[in-house]
Amino acid sequence: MTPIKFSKVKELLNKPSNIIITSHHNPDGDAIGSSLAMYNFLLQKNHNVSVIIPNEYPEFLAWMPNCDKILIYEHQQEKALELLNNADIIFCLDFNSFQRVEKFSEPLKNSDAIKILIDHHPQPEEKFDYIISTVKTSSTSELVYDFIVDLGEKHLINKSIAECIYVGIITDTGSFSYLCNYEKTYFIIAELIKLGVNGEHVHSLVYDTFSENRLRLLGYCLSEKLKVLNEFHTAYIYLSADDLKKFNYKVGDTEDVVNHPLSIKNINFAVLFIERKDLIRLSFRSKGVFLVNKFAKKHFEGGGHKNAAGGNSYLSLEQTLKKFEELLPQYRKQLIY
Ligand SMILES: [Mn+2]
Repeated sequence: MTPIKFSKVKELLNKPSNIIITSHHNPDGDAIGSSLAMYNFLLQKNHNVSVIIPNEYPEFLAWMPNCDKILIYEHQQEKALELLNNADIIFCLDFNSFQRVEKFSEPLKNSDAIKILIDHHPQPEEKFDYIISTVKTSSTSELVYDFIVDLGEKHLINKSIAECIYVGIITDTGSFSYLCNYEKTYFIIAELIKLGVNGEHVHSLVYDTFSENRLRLLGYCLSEKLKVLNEFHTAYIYLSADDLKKFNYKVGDTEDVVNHPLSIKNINFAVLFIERKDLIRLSFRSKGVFLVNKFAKKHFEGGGHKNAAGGNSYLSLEQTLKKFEELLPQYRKQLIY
């Protein structure tokens, strides 16, 4: 964003306004972390602020400061639309296109409020009024930290905000295993620890909250539902609706499952296929140069980051797996490194 535009945003935030913060469908640690960091900041600036997300957040984030204030569009549509009607400003965090908020996208698009995007996905849509976007960062939460600092309000970053930002950074980098080669990220982490964040405690709140079912589901994925295609340096895991039922699936239970195949030596491309109500949801991960966002966009109506993306298939699970395997030979050269 140009300095002139930034000063306009700063001016906008100087007078108390009705502000909505929203983030993407199936919100993750960065979506909720960046949203609540912004929420806890704007409250201190005397704005009337609400966070509206399209659907439920995973249980392991429920401890986060003011998480209980979040409105879930799927369940509280009327209230959300009323707030949207009265909104002056909408912060759109951690997504790059309106489509990513799914059922909330039409009302969001049609709102007259000023829309400010803060995000780290490539190629944001140009439909937002103000855009802060770079892929050279760990997370949107890190960008929210920068945003508050750039507003000259660093002194308002308290322990609650610091915890939210910390969660966004650790979850979007897989606890510092990808998207983490920026020295600035570590300076920010140091600042967050200085503000009182207990890194060990937060880590345990986020990661050591598996139900027995979730851990057993992971074990089942790895022992029964993992297919390794050494020839293409690719491995995938596939789960049917019955599999999910068997382990009493709860939102968030398959989070991170897709990353496990990448821990096999020489595997560069990992995919998780999950059979949902009326579609197959795909998650893609890669190491190195293979661009999963391009792959997702070209073949599965998806998109995302270069090493982490998602997509959909409207074929059956079996047909989707077949389609996927048939695509691999044309990528052989790109996958072997
Ligand atoms: Mn993110």
